[in-house]
Amino acid sequence: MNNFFYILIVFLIITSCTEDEGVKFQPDSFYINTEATVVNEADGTLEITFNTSKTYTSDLIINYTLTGTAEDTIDYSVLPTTSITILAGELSSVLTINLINDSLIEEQEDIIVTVTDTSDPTLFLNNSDIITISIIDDESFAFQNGILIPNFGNVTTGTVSFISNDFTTTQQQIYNSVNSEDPGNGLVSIGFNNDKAYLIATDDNKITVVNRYSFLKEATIDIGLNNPRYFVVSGSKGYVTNWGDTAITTDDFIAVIDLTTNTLETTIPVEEGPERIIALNGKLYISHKGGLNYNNIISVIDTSNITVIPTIPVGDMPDEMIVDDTNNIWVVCEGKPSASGSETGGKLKKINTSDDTVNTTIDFAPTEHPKTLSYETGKLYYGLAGGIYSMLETDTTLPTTPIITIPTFSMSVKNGNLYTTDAVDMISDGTLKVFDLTDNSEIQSITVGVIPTEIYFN
Ligand SMILES: [Ca+2]
Ligand SMILES: [Ca+2]
Ligand SMILES: [Ca+2]
Repeated sequence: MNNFFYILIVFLIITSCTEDEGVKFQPDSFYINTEATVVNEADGTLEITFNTSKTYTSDLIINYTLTGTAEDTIDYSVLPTTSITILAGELSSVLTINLINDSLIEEQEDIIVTVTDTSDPTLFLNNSDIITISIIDDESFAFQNGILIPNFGNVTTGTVSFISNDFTTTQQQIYNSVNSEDPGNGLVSIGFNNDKAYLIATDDNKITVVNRYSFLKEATIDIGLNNPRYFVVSGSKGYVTNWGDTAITTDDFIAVIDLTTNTLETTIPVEEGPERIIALNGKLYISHKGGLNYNNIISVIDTSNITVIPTIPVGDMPDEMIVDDTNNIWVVCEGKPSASGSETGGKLKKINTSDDTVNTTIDFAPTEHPKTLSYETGKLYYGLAGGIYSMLETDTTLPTTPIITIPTFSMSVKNGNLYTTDAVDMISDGTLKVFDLTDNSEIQSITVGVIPTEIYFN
């Protein structure tokens, strides 16, 4: 070979090496692969393919081991378990692993397939001959990507309904079915923190802590609560509004929960009837609807020193609050009902959270009692006397025509859809309805439990 060709060949080798780098320097003469290295146990089967780069004139026997935290016959089944053959003249062979879809809540588990040797002792084995497949447990995430509805119950236990985000799956009594017990009577609300959910059973003075995606029970908080209502987390602590004895006006309090031990850390005395609670900018805002009585204030607590800042007077029976896009708070005040003997109309109040004063008041007529409040992208939504109304946050007067005519017990707006529950006669199963706010048309009507109190997105 003369020098010219020698240089040309070296040049071609260098060029081809450069082009191949970052992909695969040299085609591997033997490797295993699979379509997905993360699978769900409900996926059915999983195929592992053993590949050679050239055919053999006799069968190639490949020996492997199956290790990892997943166990053969418990988490998967596979035959054969120790070797597979690439037939003479062929380039690959497929091992099918059957995933066992049990109903247990489990950790993520792994199957590690390792080729130990083959009938061709010259075949080079390396890292491409080991593969790890992770199996995700479907029960652990059964209630992710969906809607959670706590149902208060009536005489019977409270329950939780789950509806998948695509509305194709509905499951009732999810706490009961996962834990084979009831979450308690008077399931008024659910609080959330990271992967935990806190189910508040007001009639049983109990909070049940569950994993929010599996609903498996983790703890019970049942000491130190008295008519607990709503739960919020700020920092490492949970805060729960409590009415105390509904006949005593001076025993109402906020329970402070240590979230690592799930125990009562202390209590903060507040005025009567604390209801909704929001954590914002190191402060807690609490609407005092009044319990079974009537109140008309928002109290503010500085969480850095657990000090109650002077309260904010609003309208009668302040209930639901929302935080708007500029971090101010709107509260809907229902007004006193006629049964009180001193009926007052409802009010919408906007609280400027930089100085904790009311900077907007919008009055309803003296006999009008709005019940619910939601917010999305600059628009307020409220329920009033069998209708749902919408207004811009900059509007100074109330709308006169509802966008949707429907009784609403609870309401939430998310991503352009409006969700509302109807508690019907308070004894029968309630319904969840979903409306598309682009044209206010009903897109879903789904049966839920008895007295569906809230709508949460999980
Ligand atoms: Ca399963
Ligand atoms: Ca499982
Ligand atoms: Ca009380």
